[in-house]
Amino acid sequence: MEEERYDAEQIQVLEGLDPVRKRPGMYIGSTSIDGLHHLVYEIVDNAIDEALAGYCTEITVEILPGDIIRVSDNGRGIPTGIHPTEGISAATVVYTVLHAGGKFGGGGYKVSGGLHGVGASVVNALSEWLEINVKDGKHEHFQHFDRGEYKEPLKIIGDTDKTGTTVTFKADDQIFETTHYDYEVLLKRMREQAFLNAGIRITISDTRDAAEPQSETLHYEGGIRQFVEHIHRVKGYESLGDVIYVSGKDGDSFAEIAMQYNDSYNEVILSFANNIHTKDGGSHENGFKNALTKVVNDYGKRFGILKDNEKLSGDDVREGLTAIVSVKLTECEFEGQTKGRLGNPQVRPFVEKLMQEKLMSYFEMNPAVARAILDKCLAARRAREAAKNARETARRKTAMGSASLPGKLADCSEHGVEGTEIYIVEGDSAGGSAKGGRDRKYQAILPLWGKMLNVEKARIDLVYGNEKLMPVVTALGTGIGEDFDISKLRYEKVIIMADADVDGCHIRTLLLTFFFRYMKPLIENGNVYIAQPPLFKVERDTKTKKYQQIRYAFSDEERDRYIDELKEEDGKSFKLLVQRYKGLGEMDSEQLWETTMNPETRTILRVKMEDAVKADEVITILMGDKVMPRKEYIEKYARTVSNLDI
Ligand code: 1YM
Repeated sequence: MEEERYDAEQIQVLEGLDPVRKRPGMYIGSTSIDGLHHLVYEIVDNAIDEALAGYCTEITVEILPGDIIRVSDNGRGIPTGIHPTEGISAATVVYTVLHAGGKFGGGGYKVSGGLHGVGASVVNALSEWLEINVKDGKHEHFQHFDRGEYKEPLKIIGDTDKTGTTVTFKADDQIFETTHYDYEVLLKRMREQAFLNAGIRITISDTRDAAEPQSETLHYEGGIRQFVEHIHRVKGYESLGDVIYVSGKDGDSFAEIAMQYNDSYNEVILSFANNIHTKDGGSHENGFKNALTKVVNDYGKRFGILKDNEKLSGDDVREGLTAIVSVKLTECEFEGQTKGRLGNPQVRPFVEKLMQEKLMSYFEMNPAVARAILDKCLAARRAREAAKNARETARRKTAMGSASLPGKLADCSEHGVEGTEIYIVEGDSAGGSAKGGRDRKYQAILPLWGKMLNVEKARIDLVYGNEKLMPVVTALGTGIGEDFDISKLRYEKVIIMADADVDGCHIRTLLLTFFFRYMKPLIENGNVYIAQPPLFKVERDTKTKKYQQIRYAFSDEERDRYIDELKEEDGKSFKLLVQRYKGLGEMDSEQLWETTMNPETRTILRVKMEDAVKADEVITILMGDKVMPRKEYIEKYARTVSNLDI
């Protein structure tokens, strides 16, 4: 295929671009910011395909002022010759005609060349304007489109000895809810693509803010091996042993796996098919998991590390493991509601066999590593058994009624669940104010005390014994982990109330991590909220009843606005008292009720979890022992997982 040039007849002509503008969601998933980012991925995918075909080494992605995107590559350039049936340039066809198989998320890896660029016309249809610039080693060609339509054909605008394609576009604000790109999101995706396609150099830049331009070059000769190392670095995990790498072919199919153990208890397996993340796994991931469990058990038996009746489970062998599974296939079948799972049944035995053979021979050649892995898996197994015992003890207690409500819980008088709330409050003094200020009919208060467990680093057996968390578990009534039962929830809203400072943020995060890990449905179901205590009190210093006024501010701007509003009335200028609340404890019961607990006047944030994977990642970073990544994320975190709900 080296010298094989594009054959214009291969393009299957289907239809014009009207359907795309009529039903954009069908082609890019949605018209939200995700759909907007999708435009960039579609164009970049074409450049990556060119790299996979062996003709392109460099890709640049620029976010220009005005949220204009420019993607360039140094490949062969999209073919410019005249299409035999359409009578126009092939490049124009690629950008104006919907192609066969141009379904959303279809994936375009063609091991043996052929049709790609199916997303290009979709991007063109959804752009206010788009320009293509193709260099073919002789000439530079150019064409301009408005909302997918052109007045002039592809034209030669100069001579060149270079080759490559540049596409510049502005997303259509008639289509998208927002046309403002998130640099971090694009950066993450480009980094992922650079890991998945070893050797490609992707440079991404953002020059929208002239004062603060950003740019990063992503280039990983080690490919997915470096992906694993990157994950460990970001999460602050200590690696155990080297990255184990396995790859192989079966006809046109290619599979590669990189894996490494670490000092955490978490399992991180990211799988991809044709560079598309399969968040629900599928045949490739199953093949990998089966093989790993089998090889570790077989090796353990063979060398007497496992006794005859001992067997390690999949969970045992994946505790503290990070793995990337990437397959490239001529045709991917994506299944499930969100198309997040790879179907292709033949991929499972392929990956399974490949992994079994190569991992077993790796173990045979590195017996010390194999031994360390088996020891780790055995430790995981023991912990799992301890957890099971702890759980059974907890179950027995509940069954016998001895798990009564925690002593510090000030329960509400209402017996039903509807309309009831539990405030989880850090510290006894704030707990006292909250108890004094609440509406006891439907508001319960649970003050927390004792040392918090870092659930990120602990297994479930420790949670059962933790003096700080168990009162939360019994007060909520749902149980945790496998035992969790939302129908047993004793309150409608679970409200975390903590100070607005760093310590408050810490306790909030710890509790959220705990809910995320052990009571996930509680978050999914929208039962968890965060109380918003004010930061400032602005008050007129006057004895005159008529002019007495108090305002509570939740930000510096709000404080300044209230200062402005209150300083004068009827031509009188007042002296203002501005108090900064350092903690909830500084407010008396009445103030706490007024500002933070009264449903009529308070603001509470509902904790959402649209993307559990993302939340888990952020939480891991926040909870891990490395301080730096935590600092970097702490700001973002509050904004991404919470949504305003007044
Ligand atoms: C910035 C985006 O689209 N690069 C690109 C696209 C193509 C080729 C090279 C290409 C492909 C082939 C032959 C082939 C495309 N070609 C087509 C089609 N970068 C970007 N670089 N020659 C050049 O697949 O055989 C679609 S995309 F269909 F015309 F071949």
